[in-house]
Amino acid sequence: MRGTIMKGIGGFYYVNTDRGIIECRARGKFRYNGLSPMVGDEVEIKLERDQGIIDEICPRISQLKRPAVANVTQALVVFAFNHPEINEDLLNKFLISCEFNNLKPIVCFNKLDLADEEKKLDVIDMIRNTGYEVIFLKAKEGYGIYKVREKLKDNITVLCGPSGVGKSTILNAICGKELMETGQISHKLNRGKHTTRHSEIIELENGFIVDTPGFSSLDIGHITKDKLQYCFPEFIEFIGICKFTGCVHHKEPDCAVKSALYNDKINKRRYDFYVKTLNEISSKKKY
Ligand SMILES: Nc1nc2c(ncn2[C@@H]2O[C@H](COP(=O)(O)OP(=O)(O)OP(=O)(O)O)[C@@H](O)[C@H]2O)c(=O)[nH]1
Ligand SMILES: [Mg+2]
Ligand SMILES: [Zn+2]
Repeated sequence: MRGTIMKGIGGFYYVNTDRGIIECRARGKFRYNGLSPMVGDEVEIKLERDQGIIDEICPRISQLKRPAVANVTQALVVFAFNHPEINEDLLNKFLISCEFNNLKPIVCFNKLDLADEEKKLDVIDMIRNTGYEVIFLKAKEGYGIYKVREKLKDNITVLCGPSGVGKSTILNAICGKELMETGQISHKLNRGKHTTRHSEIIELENGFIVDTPGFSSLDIGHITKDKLQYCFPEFIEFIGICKFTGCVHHKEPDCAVKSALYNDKINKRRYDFYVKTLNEISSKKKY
């Protein structure tokens, strides 16, 4: 039998098949292969004494490590204007991770009702310069949710972002039902309380959406120096014009990316984040 892993909890996988959801365990061989089933995986399963066993994992069209999901086609990268505050580096890391994994990101800024002063406009300008699509939401009131709904058709969309930004609230607003539990923000720490504990796929009329647990750090140290530049879509049109082949757009002369930066075609904060990441990769420092 074939099916899709809808969620995984404590070593059990819940596989959606023609015969409904079947609770499965994974065959031990996966452990030895270093391959483990992920939410979103297409799998072959067998029934052994009423227990479902995952036998094979079909090749993945995409794979994100954090959040751990397979076969998604796009990511809604969610941050909140406030409670918790936007972590700009983390936002950039999510975007880089999406590019590296060939996923289309859409940036959602939620809790527009809590947006106060102008300092956040810089972040919005920065994202606009990248060419990524931006959606503003007040998920609790349902404001802007129709724009997210429009993006879901024929896609498997993953919601990712820190804890407490409103990912589960967005999912519930899309479905019109309280399918996922939502949690309060810790006022002392101004961050979420990790309400969602496991990733879960929800089937919609026209696509699938995956809710995931929030997290506050992301390691992109596995991306090599020469590949990093391709994770910045706004650099691409300039990369081929640099004087030196193999230019990493840092200290080299006659660099088209740097010219674009000086001519305000590339956002300075994004470029600075690029250099910072480049240096971190060079010094092999993990973060
Ligand atoms: N003011 C305001 N609060 C919101 C909005 N959207 C969500 N919230 C609140 O933010 C809190 C956290 O929302 P969740 O949906 O649980 O956040 P999450 O991203 O799923 O968090 P984790 O599951 O911990 O990763 C809840 O108290 C929501 O009611 C909004 O647009 N405005
Ligand atoms: Mg949640
Ligand atoms: Zn260059």
